[in-house]
Amino acid sequence: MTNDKTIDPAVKTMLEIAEAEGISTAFSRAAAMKQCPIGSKGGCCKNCSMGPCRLVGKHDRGICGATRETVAARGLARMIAGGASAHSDHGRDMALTLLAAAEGEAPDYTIRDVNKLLEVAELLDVPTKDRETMEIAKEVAEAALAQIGNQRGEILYLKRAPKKRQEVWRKAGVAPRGIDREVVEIMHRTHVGNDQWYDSILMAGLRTALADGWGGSMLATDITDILFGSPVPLTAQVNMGMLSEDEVNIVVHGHEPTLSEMILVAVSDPEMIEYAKSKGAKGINLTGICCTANETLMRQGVPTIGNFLSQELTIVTGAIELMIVDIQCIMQALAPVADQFHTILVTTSPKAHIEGATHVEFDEHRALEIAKEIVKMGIDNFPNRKETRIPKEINHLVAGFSHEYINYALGGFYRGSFRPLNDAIVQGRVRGIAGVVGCNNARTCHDYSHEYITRRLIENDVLVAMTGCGAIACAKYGLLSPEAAQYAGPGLREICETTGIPPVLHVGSCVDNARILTVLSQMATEGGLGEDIADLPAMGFAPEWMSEKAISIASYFVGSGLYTIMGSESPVANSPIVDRFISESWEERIGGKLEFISDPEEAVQKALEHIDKKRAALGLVEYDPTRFGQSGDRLMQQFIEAMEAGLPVNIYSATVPQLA
Ligand code: MSK
Repeated sequence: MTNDKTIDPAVKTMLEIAEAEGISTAFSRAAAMKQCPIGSKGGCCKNCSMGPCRLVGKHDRGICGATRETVAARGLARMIAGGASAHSDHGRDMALTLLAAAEGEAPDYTIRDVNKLLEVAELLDVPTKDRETMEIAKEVAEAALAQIGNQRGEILYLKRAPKKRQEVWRKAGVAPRGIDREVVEIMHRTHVGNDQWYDSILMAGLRTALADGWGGSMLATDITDILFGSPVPLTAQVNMGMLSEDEVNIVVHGHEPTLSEMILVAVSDPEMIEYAKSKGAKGINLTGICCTANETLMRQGVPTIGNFLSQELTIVTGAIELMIVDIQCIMQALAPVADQFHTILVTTSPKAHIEGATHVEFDEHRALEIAKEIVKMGIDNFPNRKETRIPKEINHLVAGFSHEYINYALGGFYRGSFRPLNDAIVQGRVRGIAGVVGCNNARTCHDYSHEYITRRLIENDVLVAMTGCGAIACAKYGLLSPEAAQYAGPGLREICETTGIPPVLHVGSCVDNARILTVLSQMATEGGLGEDIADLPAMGFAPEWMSEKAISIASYFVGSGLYTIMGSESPVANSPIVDRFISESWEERIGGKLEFISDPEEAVQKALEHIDKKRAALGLVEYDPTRFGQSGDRLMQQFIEAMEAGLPVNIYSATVPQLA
């Protein structure tokens, strides 16, 4: 019964328990409620009270006269605006935290990456010479906030893109002027009786998505690195087996690291640990879900117990004393599930209340004090724990590949550069690269498409960068560990063995897709692979997307010049003209295109075709998997044999333990 709902054995076990106990989950609700066949294809307009108008059958126009094209385009543009607003408002909050820290009003935060601060200062035209760090930080925060509210000209971060890309944006009229401005303009543009030409609506949608990718999201990522440190690779564990039978289990869930970083400090406090022991626990176990998890995973190695669709099921284990949520991707259904167990659900953001949850409002001015208050609530709840049923599944991964680290890993400390990666692509060792990102979706088998597409890409020598729930998905199946090199094609396998990187790189949370843009920009400017992101043999994927943020991300990938494939049915399928426009016309004008393909193998085939087409356009050698990797094959085989023999194996070491 549950076999077709997920490929994760832990989720499968918990689903069976939930079904047996009559606990409602996203899986059971999706099975019980059919998707609206009109709204899901962009055929429904509810932008005024004369509707909702359903443009199906003989109805080609709404009451105001809006066509199928206008309705579908407006719907897509509003999804982009919703996603861009979420990322960018997150970016605003990070900038406000940086400002409070710089002004001495948030004493629990400091500047952990001064080099990143200086890099961002330069991008934002903030002078740095002979100035104190906090003085620079204050002006960087103010400049970031000014970018979010910028009204005229262009946002400054566009400078990070290759020159040719900037020219494409200016020519197409999609260079974003300000972040808030683009989002508000989409809401205005799509109001009844305003912009009624799908072409201009969709180009404005693209501009808004670019304001997210090269604006709000990029600022959010950079400021997070400044405050909490730029990630470097670390080993960590994933899946529900990381819940503890005998410690207080506290789970962070959502997207902002401001509170979760403080929770980590609080749970590490010896006084708190002693307090937990006084309540009969052996200690405190902190784990995470979704992108707050990705943030604490890649900086601190905090284990991740699941992605979007696992959130309710983690509570069904009966082992969670307290779940803290902040913003985005938090199911309202957590409250009724928590009610059936001893779990306390704590909301913390003034922007994300849930009826039935306990609200402890977070305030960065007294961050650690609030974090300790919340952790204490969890400890006090430990004696209320009853029967637990924690699945055993655990897998290992290496997380934390910032673009700075990729540069270093491939180029070395003294000559950090993307040159070796570009060379590997030129020679055909690496066929191309792909960003595989996004959510889970209860309408498709949980984790299936993420795992399938990623595995098939690395088999075909495509280096993959992952974020968000997709990264968590593939980590659960071992694809984010260096040992996964054994699944890669011979050329990619050789690179992984030489550098110690996994064939699938964890680059962060969903707001960190901006890191992928930065990597691609640096590859395009490094030389040898054209002059623009659109020239690269590169792809974007969001195989199991569900959120508006995913639509915004996919659209800014497209706006940056990438062919991007999303899973499931097109949300504009009700208008074949709009469906064609976001593929063919966007490609003509901007170099990237957006397509919705639900069959993962078809998506892989189209991606490989595209990568090979880009290789040919660059005049690179034809990809041939037999050309490289013989030595790598042998080395990996020796590692595998040593592991199978139970010898301790360090994949980063060039020395293979000797079999007797
Ligand atoms: S949490 S937006 S379900 S990736 Fe970033 Fe996961 Fe998608 Fe939310």
